[in-house]
Amino acid sequence: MSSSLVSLNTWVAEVAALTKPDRIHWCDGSEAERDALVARMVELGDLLPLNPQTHPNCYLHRSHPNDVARVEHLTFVCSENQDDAGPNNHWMAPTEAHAKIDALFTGSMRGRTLYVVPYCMGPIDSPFARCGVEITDSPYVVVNMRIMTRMGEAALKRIEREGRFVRGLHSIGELDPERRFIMHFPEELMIKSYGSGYGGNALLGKKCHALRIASWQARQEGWLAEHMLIVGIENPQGERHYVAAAFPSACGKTNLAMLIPPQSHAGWKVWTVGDDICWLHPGHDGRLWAINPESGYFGVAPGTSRKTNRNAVEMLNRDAIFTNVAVTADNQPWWEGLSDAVPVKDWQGRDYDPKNGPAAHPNSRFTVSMRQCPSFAPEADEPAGVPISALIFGGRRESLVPLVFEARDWQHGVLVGASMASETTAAAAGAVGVVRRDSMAMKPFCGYNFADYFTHWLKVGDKLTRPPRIYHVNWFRKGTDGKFLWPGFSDNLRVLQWILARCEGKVGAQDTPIGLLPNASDLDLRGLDNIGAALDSLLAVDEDGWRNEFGEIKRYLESFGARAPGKLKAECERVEAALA
Ligand code: OXD
Ligand code: MN
Repeated sequence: MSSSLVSLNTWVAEVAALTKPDRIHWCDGSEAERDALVARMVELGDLLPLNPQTHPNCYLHRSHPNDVARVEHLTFVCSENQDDAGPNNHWMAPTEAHAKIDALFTGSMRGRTLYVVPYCMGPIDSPFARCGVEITDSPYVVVNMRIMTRMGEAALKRIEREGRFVRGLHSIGELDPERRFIMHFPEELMIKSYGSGYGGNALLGKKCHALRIASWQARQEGWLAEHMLIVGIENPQGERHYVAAAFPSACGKTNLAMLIPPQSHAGWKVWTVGDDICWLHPGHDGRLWAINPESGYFGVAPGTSRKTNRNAVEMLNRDAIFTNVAVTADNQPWWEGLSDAVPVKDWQGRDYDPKNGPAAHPNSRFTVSMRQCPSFAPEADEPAGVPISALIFGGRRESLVPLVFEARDWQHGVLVGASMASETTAAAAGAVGVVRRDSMAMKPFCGYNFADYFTHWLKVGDKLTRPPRIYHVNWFRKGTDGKFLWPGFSDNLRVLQWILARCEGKVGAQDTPIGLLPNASDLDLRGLDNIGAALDSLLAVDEDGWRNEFGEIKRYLESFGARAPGKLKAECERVEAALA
């Protein structure tokens, strides 16, 4: 046996001694294993089969009502040195954190099966992929991990070969919010998560490994682990460009990743490489190359419809797991916005009564293999990844921020990403609709001090001789009547089209203090009626408003103290001076 398997076996034995499971099951990732787990969960009522005619092999899981989202206040980065975690993270000293959470794990798997889940984040033969092993007592986690990662035999073989892997220990515990922690130990490449079965807290390959731990590793190794979708955009001449885009949770990444061009754009096609996480590596050719470490989508259901995301609706009609959605009388999954059908049971399994709030939980989710998406890009399996032409940052901002602007250069682009702000959503527990700074959409996910992260972004830029251009977009601007000014969804292609035309040097731009904005005549608005008046607001730069915004951005950067890169502060002063 290789030394890495010895160390894996030793760890499994140590965890078993602590958690006292009745059985240990090593997952091979096979269909037979999945079918057996599903059958057992159906027997126990943890999965409910949905209508086999309309949704073959689809199941509904109803979570505990107090366990429906990520819990940022209970999520910790436990680096040796508190400053390494930074003001952007909750921190606990590693010894204290281990002691606290191990006390919860003590005996927590009695009467349960301990599953050992080897997985690989990224194409199994990619040099950029990284492996992990999750130990969990939740079969729901196992079947979701099988969709979201390359899980089983092949991953175990790679672990045996490579030796290094991220260790993730998870137990649903009692699903008691008072006994719930999501702890990260970056120096030990370790995650411990207790008391929640919710995706972002429990599918440890996703946020915990592929973002928090991976961002730490990426800094040491010279790459970037980002909260970004990846798409290939093909023009009518058949040329394909790839872009990666960062938006905070529940701000439309999945919809943008699966965009269907508007009728006016015959011949255009969008290919989905990833919808949530992107690992970016400087290539030998001076470009930035991206892989999607995941192999499935854990998407927000409400609002998904044939109109907003037809590809998603089509990929969800078989082999999918739905969590906390409602059901119709004929047992089909249902959520607000999907159709005119009337739900009969809400997400908690109660007879639907509008007095109880929405039928589907606002953060109800689907889990589905990326291969089922009609716009799936086979390049998602490409070991080298795809070359990135543009990076896009986007927030949910009802005022001030224009539809799109381009950063002057990489340094300015890093400032644009660092100063991103967005209204909070139901993807995390807590208030919804409050504007907060969410640098690079990584506030909940960066496994180290944001000041060091900004410095690292600047250093990565220094390695690129052909860097992607950097943009900021805002699909969420509202008029005085409270209605959205931009139609969004399919029509966002028009903005991507301008971005690509800029990357190819085909169109000019208006130079403004905040960056380069489109000349209205360069936006392809064919087929968009009555957009004229809205466009004036969408492309306006309110200099007074931006002066205020930059006051806040400066205070935000100052909150990171001396560790914040001087270059970023200088860049901020440059923009402020232009606005003065
Ligand atoms: C997600 C999130 O689940 O960002 O992707 O919360
Ligand atoms: Mn996300």
